[in-house]
Amino acid sequence: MILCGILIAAGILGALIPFSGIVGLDNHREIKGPTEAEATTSSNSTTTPTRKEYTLIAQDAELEIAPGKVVKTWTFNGTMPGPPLIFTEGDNVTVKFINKTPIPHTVHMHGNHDAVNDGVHHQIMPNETYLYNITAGPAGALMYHCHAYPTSLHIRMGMYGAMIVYPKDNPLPPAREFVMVLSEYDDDNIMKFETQYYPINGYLDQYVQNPIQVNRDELVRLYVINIGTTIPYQFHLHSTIFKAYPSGLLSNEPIDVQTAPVGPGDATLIEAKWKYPGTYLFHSHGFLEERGNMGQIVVTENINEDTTSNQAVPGNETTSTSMFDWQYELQKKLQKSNNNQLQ
Ligand SMILES: [Cu+2]
Repeated sequence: MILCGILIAAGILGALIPFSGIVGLDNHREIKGPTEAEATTSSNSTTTPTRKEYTLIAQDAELEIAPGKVVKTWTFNGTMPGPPLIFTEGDNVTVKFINKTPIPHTVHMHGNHDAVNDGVHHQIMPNETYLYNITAGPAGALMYHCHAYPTSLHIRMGMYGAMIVYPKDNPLPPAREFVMVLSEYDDDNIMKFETQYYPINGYLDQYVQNPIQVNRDELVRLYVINIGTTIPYQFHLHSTIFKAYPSGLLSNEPIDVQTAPVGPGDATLIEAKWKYPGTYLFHSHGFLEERGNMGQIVVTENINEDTTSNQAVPGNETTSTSMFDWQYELQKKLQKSNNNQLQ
């Protein structure tokens, strides 16, 4: 009932918001905004920005968020969170957004962007397509999410994802890299302040059953994003004091912490090492840890990169080992496991 009222209000609000350039009777058209990257590249620049293109499709989905617990979601590309977007600072990024749902949505990306590509005032109507063009940056842990109204509802329903931007100059020291998106969900009252569930990467306690694995004394980098709508979370790693870049930005000086605060709509970028082999916990400190915001880290002497439980693209002495694909594949498998059983 509450959701229904909110949806009606959102529909009316969406219809009232002006969105320039969207006219006509055709229900599928492309609108290209100014090219932000071209505008910010100086004419005497000797390097052309790398072009990166992603397609994000707004689509409703029923996803499993815990064993046997299937909930209704609004998603980017059928998962909650949507796919992680990976860029290097200065990339000329085009995000093709297709709305395949019955209500308006947008893509709002954190960072330095102009108004046309801000993903706020242009509501993308059902069956419409929009091309966002941005210059990736600044370097660090950023995020994207829907900003249709009421925004907290669209976020709670699942329309968000990580946006990771690597520095163009001064490459980061090699590390094993993971992304952790912290969110909220409640299937009794989606707009309740204190929710029933606080998943990491969209599935309750998924890294308890499928621990992340790292080597002893290996540098581990965590891009931790709080897409919650209420309280700051306190992200905590057991058995190590670690470095955290405030707001997830590499332009900030990292500080030593035992727990890293991360507010709603903010991030923290963590670099950690474990001195002793063993199995440890990571979680947001407080009651969230009893509501799905819990994981395990297995610290070993030598990870077998070929094991199916921990697939990665191994780095070398100068590059990092990305675990993003492994994490996203695991998330997709878990979230769709119930759907698969029904087929
Ligand atoms: Cu939305």
